[in-house]
Amino acid sequence: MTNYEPRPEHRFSFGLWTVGNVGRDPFGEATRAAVDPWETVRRLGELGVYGVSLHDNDLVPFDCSPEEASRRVSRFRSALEESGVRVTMATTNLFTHPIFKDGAFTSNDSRVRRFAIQKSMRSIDLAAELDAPVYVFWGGREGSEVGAAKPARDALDRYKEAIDFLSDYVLDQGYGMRFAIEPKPNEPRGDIFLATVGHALAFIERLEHPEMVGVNPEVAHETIAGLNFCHAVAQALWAGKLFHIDLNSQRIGRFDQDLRFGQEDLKEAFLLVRLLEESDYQGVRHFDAHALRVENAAGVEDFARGCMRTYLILAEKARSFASDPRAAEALAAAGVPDLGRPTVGAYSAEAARALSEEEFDVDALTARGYANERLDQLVVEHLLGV
Ligand code: GLT
Ligand code: MN
Ligand code: MN
Repeated sequence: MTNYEPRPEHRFSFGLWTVGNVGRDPFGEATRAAVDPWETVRRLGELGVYGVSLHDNDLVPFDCSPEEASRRVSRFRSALEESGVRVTMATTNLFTHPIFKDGAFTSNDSRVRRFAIQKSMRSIDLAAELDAPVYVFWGGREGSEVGAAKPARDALDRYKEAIDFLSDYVLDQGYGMRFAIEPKPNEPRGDIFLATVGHALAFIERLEHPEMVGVNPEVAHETIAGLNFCHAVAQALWAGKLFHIDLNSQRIGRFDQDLRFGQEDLKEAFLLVRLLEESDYQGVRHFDAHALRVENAAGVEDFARGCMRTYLILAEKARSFASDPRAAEALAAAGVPDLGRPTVGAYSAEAARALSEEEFDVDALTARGYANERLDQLVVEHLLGV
């Protein structure tokens, strides 16, 4: 590959709310004009994008009449057909409307909780109508600022109850979609439940239909928590739970920046692309990011192209790294192939006896180096094109 032009087979996708972001922040008004969803889809198609994702209210505003809603949905469907873009993920907005100020599935008012589940059922119907294969749950308002007001074990019971109910709803309707939980540690709430990929994976195992539910890790969210995103994605893959991914970029210690993919920490971005490309992950490469507030419409296009171009460049870097004999040698010196081999295998009395009799040269094993400096420098130089 030489031109890095995105094509549908690269399976890139963007949320309506990402390329449609108008640059509003907690301190300032919009800096860009809103774009209609059908117009966004048309532009994404021109850019070579495979899929689009949406919240219910990105397409059908909260107070929309049923007639207006069906007009908007059919206009959106026509744009999908004309552009060849498909809906690859849908989700419910359970965070913008002030009714959700105390939470949605975990609000302290059961009427709000019931309303949130009803809203999700309707949004799931829309997702099914649009053939979305993945349905995301990002619980931005499911959390607290005042610990005494929100007993976490009760909140987790209510969270589970909602996901279980909606899982059965999907099965009952005969929809084929799978769920993906998107963790985040904070913002907009002081502390959000299911804060990290690890929390979400543990939660999923307690559900009634764990096979239907996976995770949607986001670069920015694990980074806000100060965690290693590649480890999070690797553990999700290891558990067979990487159902979707939100690619963007973020600096530690900042607000949720949702920066262009690859804007910060290129080496981590490289390791992430390498991990995805060398895995059996078949899902979309979804960008949940937005253009900087200083940009106009032309800058939004630069942003979208930049996300995809950087991904494609890093994917090529991953391929050339994999076929570079110096990399193979450096990986071997670091013991990487050895980690891929079993240590003791399955237990047997015979294996235990053999192990108990084995002699180790402790001094020699202590003295060996693991050549990590050499390997990391090689990665850096590979990325710098030296
Ligand atoms: C919101 C959030 C994202 C989530 C979206 C899905 S909404 O923009 O910041 O990380 O993926 O609900
Ligand atoms: Mn996200
Ligand atoms: Mn984010």
